[in-house]
Amino acid sequence: MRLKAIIFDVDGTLAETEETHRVAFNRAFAEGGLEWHWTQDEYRALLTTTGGKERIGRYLGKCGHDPDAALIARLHARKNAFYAAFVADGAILPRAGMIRLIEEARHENIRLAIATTTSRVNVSALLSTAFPGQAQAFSVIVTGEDVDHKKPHPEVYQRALAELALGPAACVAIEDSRNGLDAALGAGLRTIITPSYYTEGERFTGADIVVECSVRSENLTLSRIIRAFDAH
Ligand code: XBP
Ligand code: MG
Repeated sequence: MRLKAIIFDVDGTLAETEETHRVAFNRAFAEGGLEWHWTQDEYRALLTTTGGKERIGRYLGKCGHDPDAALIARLHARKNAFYAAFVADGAILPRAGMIRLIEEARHENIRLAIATTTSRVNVSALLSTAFPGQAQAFSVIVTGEDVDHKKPHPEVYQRALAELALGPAACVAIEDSRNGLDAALGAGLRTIITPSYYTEGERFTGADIVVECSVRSENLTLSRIIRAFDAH
């Protein structure tokens, strides 16, 4: 079978977004008069919980507070507003090789989709500023707001496959994290891992390729992806 579609994760895969999310979370906490500050080490640990709201909820629990849904929703909305402003200011660039990979796939008529945990507003902000020439190429975009269960549950990938009207055997997923890998594998997808700043060091057993180093995402060529696809 020929490869028909590539399904991309966003955070950590298309771009190194998590550091900008972290700074935006801290801005929202400060603006709300809260003395919370997530260091990089703390954020790395919290990232095993996917979804910004869920992450704040986990932190509240860790600090011995009740999960206050209204407070979580307010902080999360402000975090996303700060994040969008940073992205609009050009804070985030595509990861090396991603634009080339998207262009190679378009040239070969391979369809492009997104399966992400992040909010739709964050995807739109990133695509319009960091991928302006490629944004329209993603015919299917499924976000954390479209599913009942976030990664590592496979629902986001299952929905992307349903919207593509393709089975998993015709597609590959590109991910940067263990949670993302589990979600893609759970949907029956061959999966390529390009570890990111916050996920390097995670164990990626089950992946079809692990691109060795976060700065080497430029090694993720379409021909390499097709080789892994054909070898499976
Ligand atoms: C990414 C996430 C997201 C972002 C923030 O996971 O977990 O929560 O950190 O986005 P993945 P929101 O890359 O596996 O999709 O705050 O909008 O949830
Ligand atoms: Mg990711």
